[in-house]
Order: sequence, then structure tokens, then C-alpha cells
Amino acid sequence: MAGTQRYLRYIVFALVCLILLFFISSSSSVTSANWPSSYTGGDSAVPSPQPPHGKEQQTEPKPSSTPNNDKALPPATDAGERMNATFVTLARNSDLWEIAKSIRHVEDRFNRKFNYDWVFLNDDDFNDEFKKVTSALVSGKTKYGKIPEEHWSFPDFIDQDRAAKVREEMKEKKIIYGDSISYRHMCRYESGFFFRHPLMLDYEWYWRVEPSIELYCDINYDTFKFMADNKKKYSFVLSLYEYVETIPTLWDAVKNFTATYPQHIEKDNSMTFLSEDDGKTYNHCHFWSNFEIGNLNWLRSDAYIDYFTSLDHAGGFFYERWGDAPVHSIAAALMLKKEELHFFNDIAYYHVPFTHCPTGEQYRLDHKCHCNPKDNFDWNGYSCTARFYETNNMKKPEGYEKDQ
Ligand SMILES: Nc1nc2c(ncn2[C@@H]2O[C@H](COP(=O)(O)OP(=O)(O)O)[C@@H](O)[C@H]2O)c(=O)[nH]1
Ligand SMILES: *[C@@H]1O[C@H](CO)[C@@H](O)[C@H](O)[C@H]1NC(C)=O
Ligand SMILES: *[C@@H]1O[C@H](CO)[C@@H](O)[C@H](O)[C@H]1NC(C)=O
Ligand SMILES: [Mg+2]
Repeated sequence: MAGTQRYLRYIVFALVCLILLFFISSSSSVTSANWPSSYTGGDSAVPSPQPPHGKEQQTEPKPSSTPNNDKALPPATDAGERMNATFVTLARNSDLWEIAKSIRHVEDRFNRKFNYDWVFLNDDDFNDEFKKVTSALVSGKTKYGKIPEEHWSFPDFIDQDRAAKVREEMKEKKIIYGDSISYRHMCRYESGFFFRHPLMLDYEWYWRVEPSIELYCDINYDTFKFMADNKKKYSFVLSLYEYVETIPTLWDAVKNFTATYPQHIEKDNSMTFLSEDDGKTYNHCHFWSNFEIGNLNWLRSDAYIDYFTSLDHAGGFFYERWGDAPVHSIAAALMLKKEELHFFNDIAYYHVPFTHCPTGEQYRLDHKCHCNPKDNFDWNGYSCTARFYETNNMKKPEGYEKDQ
């Protein structure tokens, strides 16, 4: 018995040695290991093994099968200099799970590499669950601010009875959000106050994010740095015509402002984006402000503050239902130089009900886009983006006619 046991122990020892030897020799030759040629053969379903970054792969045709590791991955976090920038979201506690989806899109496609901060603003206190979930999702710092009452209420110069009557009429006409008080406070806040919130004073650049948005392509560069390096102040991805019922006298108020403050109007402006008759009437084109990357110091400038104060006193936030989108857009078009506005064709975006899916198949493939190009709104008749191209004498992207 003792003899057999010793014999068995010897065999086990020898086996362990053999296995160890095998691993040591194979791990030291992993980069030069060659598979039998029958294994790498052309149409085989098994992809040929590649060195970690696939450099040698570049001379071969692109594989149409997985693993899709023909390109070196960008670094997990960008090593470059960080900008003085933040994401900003206005939300209620009840928006938690919808904003959670948006954050996930923004982090996966962009911010996991850059780790920018995120400021959340609310007219009420954020609850613990909202803070816990959102701070777990954001890779940068999160900050939570309460909006001061005077920025979310009727100014004393507003006639409350007149405002109430308008809401009744708009409700009958079934104008979207026509009878809502809170929506009006929201639009006025986004038009004139978010950039002055104490938490926002710490930053120069912002990227606005709303609940339930989607991003469809990888963004592999710092969009804030792009804005700064290219002297951009305001940007958009979707543009369209505003419902005229919500802004019947907005253009009159703008004309009053430009007559009172001609010094705030930029000579090299984008009036042709807004008007077909050199400013007599407004064509209702605007940039859709649920997405914005912009410069906070511009919004905090005397020119913009005079503009907002002037519109605010005209009363249209309450006597009509002026949206922050046309308010921001008209300011950007009239008070900034043409070249300070930017269309981010490469940021693929969805906010119900419109999609911006970049024109150009190669771009979409290279950036792992998952939007259906048929959903792209840019070249639709209700979009103003073609007009933006014309205003700036820009060549429309190749293949745009196909998407029309
Ligand atoms: N704190 C707060 N945020 C609001 C309120 N109403 C709207 N918002 C936010 O304001 C933004 C625009 O509102 P949303 O409902 O998306 O309007 P829509 O995109 O025009 O349909 C979103 O970020 C909302 O979360 C409100 O009463 N309180
Ligand atoms: C960021 O920008 C704000 C607004 O311009 C400024 O007050 C602040 O000092 C800047 N912070 C840094 C770190 O540069
Ligand atoms: C424009 O200004 C005139 C004169 O100050 C004023 O009577 C009118 O109500 C203003 N219109 C708007 C829309 O603000
Ligand atoms: Mg929204």
C-alpha cells in the first residue's frame, strides 16, 4: 500500500511540473504564437488572433465579424487639460429615472473620458434618493442647488389676472403647456437665471442636459475645449420653427430691445437665419435649447442681461408662453458673430420627437453610432439647419440629399 501511494504522489508531482512548464513557455511566447494556418484561413468563422492593439491589422481589409478590435481604443480617461466646465440640468425629483437615462448616455459616449462636473437645479429641495442615484452615475463632481424664489415666481410688474386669462385661452386652443404656470417659470428661468445661480458662477462653460435624451455616437474629443479653441460661444444640434401661437409679440419685443440698445447688436450677425426680410418679421427659426453647449460669461454679459431684462418687462413669458429656445437663439443670432455659433453635426442626439443623426455613413461607422440615418431631421422641411448652412456659406455635408 505505502509503495503504491508513493508511486501515485510521484505521478501527481510530475504532472504538476509538466503543466507549470507548459504555462511558463506559452506565456513568454504569446505575441509570437502562431496558429495553424488552417485556423486563420479567410472565411473561417473564427477570427484570427490579433496582438493587443492590432497595429498589424491595418494593412488587411476590415473584418466584418467580431471582435471589432481593429482600432486602438481611446484611453479610459483623457490626460489633457480640463476645461472650466460643467453639465447642468434643471429637474424635479420626479424626473429622477428619466435624467438617470440621460446621464448614462452622456457618460458612456463622452464624460467617462473627461469626468466633468454636473450641476442639478430645482425650484424645490432635491431628495436623498435623487442625490444618491445621480451622484453614483456621474463620473465628475455633482452639485445640487435650490432656485431662489425670486427667480421662480411672478415679477411684481406682471398682472396676474391677465396672465390667468391667457392660460385659460391657451388651454381652450390646446396649445402645448398653454395652461401651465410651472412651464412658464421654467422657460423664464432657463432664459434669464440658470447661469447666475451661485453654483454656476464657478464655471465658464456649460452643457445643458434634459431628462430622456439620447446620444448615439462616441464623442472622442473635449467639446468644451473645441468651443474655446475655435472661439465659439453657443452651439446646437437641432433647429426648427417655433409654434407661432406661443410667441406672437416676441419679435416686437426684440425690435424694442435693438432700438434701445443698438450697441449690443453685432454687425456680423446671423439675422438671415431669423428673418427673410432683413429683420422686419421673424421666420420663427430657433435652435432647440434642450441641448446647448455654451459660454456662461456671454450669458452673464451686460448685453445678454439687458436683453433678458428688456424681454422680461415686455411680459411675454406670462402673457404669452415664450420659450427659452427662441429667446436664446435670437440673442445668439443677433449679439454674437456668425462664427461664434456652432452646429455640432457630430453629436448625434435625440429629444422627443426629433433626432439628429450625423450625415455621412463613414462617420457613423467610425464613431459607433446607433441612430437610424432615416430618422435624421436636419434636411426635413421643418428644420432650419439648411438655413444655418446658407447663412454661413457652409457646404452641406456630403450625402445630405439622400437623407432629405
Ligand atoms: N425643477 C423643475 N424643473 C422643471 C419643471 N418643469 C420642467 N422642468 C425641467 O425643465 C426642463 C424642460 O422641461 P420638459 O418637461 O423636458 O419640457 P419640454 O422638453 O419642452 O417638453 C427639463 O429639464 C425638466 O426636468 C419644474 O416645474 N420644476
Ligand atoms: C472658472 O470660470 C469662472 C467664471 O469665469 C471663474 O470665476 C473661475 O475663477 C474659473 N475657475 C477656474 C479654476 O479657472
Ligand atoms: C415696445 O416699446 C413700446 C414703447 O416703449 C411699448 O409701447 C410697447 O409695448 C413695446 N412692445 C413690446 C412688445 O414690448
Ligand atoms: Mg424635455
